[in-house]
Amino acid sequence: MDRLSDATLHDLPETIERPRYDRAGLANGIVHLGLGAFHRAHQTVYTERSLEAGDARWGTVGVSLRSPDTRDALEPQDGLYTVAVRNGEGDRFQVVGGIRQSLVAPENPEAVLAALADPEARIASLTVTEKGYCHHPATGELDEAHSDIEHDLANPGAPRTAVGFLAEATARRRAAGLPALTLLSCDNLAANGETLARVFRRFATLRDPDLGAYAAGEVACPSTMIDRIVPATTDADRDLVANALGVRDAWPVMTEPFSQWVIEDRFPNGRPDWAASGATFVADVAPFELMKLRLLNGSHSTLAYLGYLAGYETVAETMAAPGFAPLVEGLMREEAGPTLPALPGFDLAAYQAELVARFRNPALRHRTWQIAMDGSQKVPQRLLGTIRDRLKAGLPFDRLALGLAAWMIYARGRDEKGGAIDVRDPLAGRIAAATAQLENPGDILDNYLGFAQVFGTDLPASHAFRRTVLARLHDLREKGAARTVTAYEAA
Ligand code: CS2
Repeated sequence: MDRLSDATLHDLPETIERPRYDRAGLANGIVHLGLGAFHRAHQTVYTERSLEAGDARWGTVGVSLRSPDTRDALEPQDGLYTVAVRNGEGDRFQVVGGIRQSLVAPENPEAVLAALADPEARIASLTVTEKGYCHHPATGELDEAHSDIEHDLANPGAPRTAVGFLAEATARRRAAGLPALTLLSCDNLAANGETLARVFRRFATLRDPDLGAYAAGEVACPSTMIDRIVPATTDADRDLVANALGVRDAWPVMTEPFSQWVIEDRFPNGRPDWAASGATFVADVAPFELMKLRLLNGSHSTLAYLGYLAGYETVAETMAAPGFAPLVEGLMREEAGPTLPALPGFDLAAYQAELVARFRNPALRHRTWQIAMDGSQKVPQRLLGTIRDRLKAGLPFDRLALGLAAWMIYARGRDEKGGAIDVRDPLAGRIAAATAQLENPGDILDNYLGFAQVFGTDLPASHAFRRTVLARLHDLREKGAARTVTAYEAA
């Protein structure tokens, strides 16, 4: 079977959406760091509409900060790939053409810097995951002792980290008299624009206080709330897409019909007309971000750890098992929902019901193991902020504590049958060293609470916090995840 490419684009069945604009005429207005499936199923799809409408300023240069896999898949396809939108009732396929070039930073950091410093570039966007910000999750400050940050401060012309690239590009643009890039974080972090601004400015200041002052004064970092569920692509997915297209796509992305993007409108250098594709521009993104992180992502992580421990492979399977759907419904309605600031005119109950339906989507095989990754980076903004608010108000948070306790059991690296768990987390080694040999829930908890970068110093000092999490750890150790969750449904 032929490969998807510019040459085979015209042979696709008529039902397949595809780029109908002049791809060769696109300028590289967006440089995106973190060329993963999430970006390819979300922001590029929004940008595609502007390209169709004839605004050729917004081609994308995609940058992988680590591995060459995506570039190796996309290059023989002239950057084309398929977005497959799936629910239980049918699939829709769109070939996206906005990515004109893919770069692999470790192979050639200079090429990435050249793309960022190019006069055509206006926006540098990021999906580098939580750990890509090299910050302390509990405080949001740059981790100045991070080995990659130390490396990038010592080698500014050949960086490894996102902030290292952005700082060097900013210095070069400034020296060349070009306007600063707008830096657009699209990651699941509370106040993602502010977080990016904080670590970027701190890094720039450590390089050169004058660059730090310029970064603080001239570089806009709008916040965004970005939402679409995009599970990792499997070989079965590749076959499904090949069947529909009649050509092979080495790396299609699989996603759901739902998509949302709420953006703070601060783009001094212009931006694509993302509103035409359904994005919402607002003055303050924070309430939307908080809602999404606490409801969607808080539930997702809770389902992932408990579901994995109970032996379920996917979120949809977990949702179908006894007790799990009521557990996350209760978590959202009774514990997380009431901590959220009011959004006038927004139907929170309908949003929560829609989340439950999205988690149940049978066509998305979203693995619990995938969501379980990087828990030390995710748990602070998904569960701990909500728990802090509940504690302050003197209100119960048993379900949130159960999700947290499940992470603590999971990240030790042993499942309920004694089998090894492949824990992917920047703190995996240190967490295992501190907790894997312990059997007593009190000891396990004490050792976790020593990780100040996750828990801060306030939570370990709270008796109510300790007591509640300890009770859930006892439940999980005694009854296992499946029975503990069923007990909630009965309650
Ligand atoms: C998930 C998110 O993997 C995870 O941690 O919770 O990627 C989630 O699917 C997205 O935030 C949905 O927008």
